[in-house]
Amino acid sequence: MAEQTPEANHSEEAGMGGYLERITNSLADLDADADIGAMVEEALRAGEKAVNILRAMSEGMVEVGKRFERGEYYLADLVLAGEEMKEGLKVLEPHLEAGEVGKRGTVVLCTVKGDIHDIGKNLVGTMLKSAGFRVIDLGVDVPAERVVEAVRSESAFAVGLSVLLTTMTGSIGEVVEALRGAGLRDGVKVAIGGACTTPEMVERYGVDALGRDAVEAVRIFSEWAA
Ligand code: B1M
Repeated sequence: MAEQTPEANHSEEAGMGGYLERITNSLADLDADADIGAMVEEALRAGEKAVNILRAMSEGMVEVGKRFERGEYYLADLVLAGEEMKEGLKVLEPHLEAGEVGKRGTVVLCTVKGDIHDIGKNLVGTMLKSAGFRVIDLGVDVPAERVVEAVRSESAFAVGLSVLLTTMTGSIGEVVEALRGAGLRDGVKVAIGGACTTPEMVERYGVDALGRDAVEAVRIFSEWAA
């Protein structure tokens, strides 16, 4: 496990940046003594915007990934980081979900076949609901045929695919092909996102857009719904 970063500012003297920094560091350091839910609550009570807290948590997870790549963290640490992130999100999500759900059309959302990372996808789903979309979340490791079935049965106007593993990006192409084979591609927009996605993949797999984070994903689906 990596060295702990020095504890960031104590909350009373922290200012807004201090709350966010503590949240980022606590996730990045896998600080066993920190209660991430309480830290998120504290930041919200102090008036910090939910979307900024989300960003701070995501930064912590990116740092966990870097330490894993450098061999400083192990798989068990990724599992722990995922659990911590979910704890924090339990507190945060009600503050992100504020809109009138379902008015702007239906989006089918999933993590692609072969990939079980779901934290980013769940966040995108929460933000889309909060922006007024009806979201059909098919979960993780979802084969292309299930996406097609859902688009058809739920009359979705768009699909969001989350992919974090470079080795699984081919699953994006499978979804596009399956939609085409079912005669649905022209009537449905497809966006991708997730840590391993790149602008080049938009062309390679014939999708319509790439969302770098949940906020950008909402902007993309909103433009399509307009
Ligand atoms: Co994994 N993992 N993991 N992991 N994991 C990564 C992704 C990795 C980058 C770590 C690393 O090596 N640096 C690496 C992938 C390398 C690559 O292929 N490029 C990796 C690996 C290798 C693996 C395993 C293969 C490890 C192993 O077994 N040896 C394995 C694979 C399992 C599988 O899927 N088949 C594995 C397993 C796991 C856990 C299960 C332990 C756990 C996931 C828990 C869970 O999701 N329930 C885990 C974790 C936690 C991570 C890291 C550390 C964090 C991911 C995360 O939750 N980030 C991750 C490191 C990293 O991403 N830098 C890593 C926070 C989340 C908010 O961000 O998901 O990117 P993210 O979502 C963002 C945006 O990307 C965007 O919006 C979100 C919010 O802003 N977005 C979208 C996401 N989806 C979108 C969809 C859209 C639009 C935007 O649709 C339109």
